[in-house]
Order: sequence, then C-alpha cells, then structure tokens
Amino acid sequence: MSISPKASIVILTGAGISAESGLATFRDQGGLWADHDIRDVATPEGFARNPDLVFDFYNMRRREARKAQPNAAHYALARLENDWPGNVLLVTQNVDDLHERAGSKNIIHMHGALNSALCFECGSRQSWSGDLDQGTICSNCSRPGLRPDIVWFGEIPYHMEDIGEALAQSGLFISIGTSGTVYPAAGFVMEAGMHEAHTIEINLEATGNTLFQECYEGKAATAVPEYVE
Ligand code: BV8
Repeated sequence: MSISPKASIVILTGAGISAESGLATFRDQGGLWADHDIRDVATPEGFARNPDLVFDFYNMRRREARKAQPNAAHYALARLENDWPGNVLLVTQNVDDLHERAGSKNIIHMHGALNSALCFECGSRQSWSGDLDQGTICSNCSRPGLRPDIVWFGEIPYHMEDIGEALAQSGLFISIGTSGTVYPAAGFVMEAGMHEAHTIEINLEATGNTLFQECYEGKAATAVPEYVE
C-alpha cells in the first residue's frame, strides 16, 4: 500500500463483505430485497403498519448473523487497524457484528446493529441477542417500546458528524462490498476525494463509479487480504 504511513484510513463496508460468511446481500440475485419489500420492512411507515413483519425480518437476520462466522476479509481489516501506524476508522453499513468478532475496534455502525434494541418510548438502547416482538419490555422504562436499533429509509444514519470529520482528514478511502446505491454512504467517496484522499473500491464487480481512483474486482475474502498484505 503506497500511502504515507501517517495517513489516516477510512474504510466503508457493505453487505458484500459478509456474503462469504453466508449472509445475504440486498440487491444481488436472491438478495434480501428479492423477497422483501423495502417499504414494508426497512421504513418507519412499514413498522407502524405491520410491526410483526418487521420484527420477524430482523429476528431472522439476527439469528442468521449469530450463526455466521467472520471471513478472511473481516480478519484482514482487523489486522490493518492493528498494524497501521495512522488512524483506521471502519464505517460499516452492515448490521451484523462480524467486524467486531474479527477483532476490529474502531467501528461505526452507521445503519445500526442487530444486537442492539432501541426503545421508542424512552430512547434508551440495550444490547439484544434474542428475538424482539411487540410485547418485549424495555429494561429502562419497563414499557413494551422496543424496536430493532436499525436506521430505516428516511431515518438519519448514526454518527454522521464523526464520519464527516474522518473523511475530511483521511488520506485513503477504501469502499468494500457495497453497491454504492444508498445515501449518504454512497456519497462518502466524493467527500473523501474532495479532501485529496486516495479512493479505492474493492467489490465483486466494479460499480462503475468513476470517483474511485483504483478498482479491484473480486470476492472480498480473497481481494481484501491481498490488498491489505
Ligand atoms: C437519509 C437498514 C436523510 C439496515 C438500510 C426519500 C426519503 C428519504 C430519504 C430518501 C428518499 N429518497 C432517497 C433517499 C435517501 C435514501 C436512499 O439512499 N435511498 C436509495 C435507495 C436511493 N437514504 C436514506 O433514507 C438514509 N437516510 O437519507 O436520511 C439524512 C441523511 C444524512 C444527514 C441528514 C439526513 C438511510 C439509509 C439507510 C437505510 N437502511 N437498511 C438493514 O436492514 O440492514 S439500507 C441497506 O442498503 C443496508 O443498510 C445496506 O447497508 C445498504 C447498502 O446496501 P449494500 O450494503 O451496498 O448491499 P447491496 O446488496 O446493495 O450490494 C452488495 C454489493 O456487494 C454489490 O455491489 C455486490 O456486487 C457486492 N458483493 C456481493 N458479494 C460479494 C461482493 N463484494 C465482494 N465480495 C463478495 N463476495
């Protein structure tokens, strides 16, 4: 990797990095959006309309994520964070905990996390590993107000200010396993590039986004360790 060792790195990951761990992506053949309507399961309106459908969708994904194991791409990013002399921030759109389980520490889950529950009555968060349903009681306010701690369409992603600051100071921006179709994450490459960061995409197929200065096509579990080493 030919950038100054003092440079800070921002990495953005999407569903593609967890694909080889057996977790479905969204927009690939047979992906999650193939048999779930986004409006029904990933919007506040869908949750208000039919909360059980949304609870079932995220309960199913929480169970899948618990069964999955980190793959070589997750471990390579944890090694990069450990070995790189400059700062490494891992911003993930993913809601699984495979980056944590691979050893990454400096992580932002900008779209939330399956192993967290959010109370819409009192606003408190609590770690969560089992199923959630309409009757699940919040341990803070003792009311049945828990929802998946997930950022749905139309909701504001988490830690946007921290991400903006990191992009402004980054020397290298690496996007891994994301189709680059969902904003604001899809705009990060432009933000990084505006601040002279070198921008790289590692994806099964190049997304064709010409804002990336380098593109590596391939499966993350092979391409990421190759790039990081
Ligand atoms: C926001 C929940 C304002 C978590 C998700 C109307 C009203 C309101 C907003 C909008 C609107 N119209 C447009 C918008 C903006 C909207 C948006 O971008 N819509 C798109 C569809 C146009 N965005 C929002 O609503 C966001 N909020 O804008 O608020 C705001 C913003 C900033 C500041 C102030 C105010 C909220 C977006 C979050 C929505 N939540 N999901 C969950 O259920 O998991 S989005 C969903 O898509 C996931 O979170 C996922 O992270 C995200 C992106 O998908 P990818 O990860 O890229 O997955 P995908 O399947 O698409 O691609 C996989 C890629 O991997 C492919 O390229 C494939 O080739 C590759 N791949 C596959 N296998 C491998 C591989 N690569 C390597 N190796 C492999 N083995």
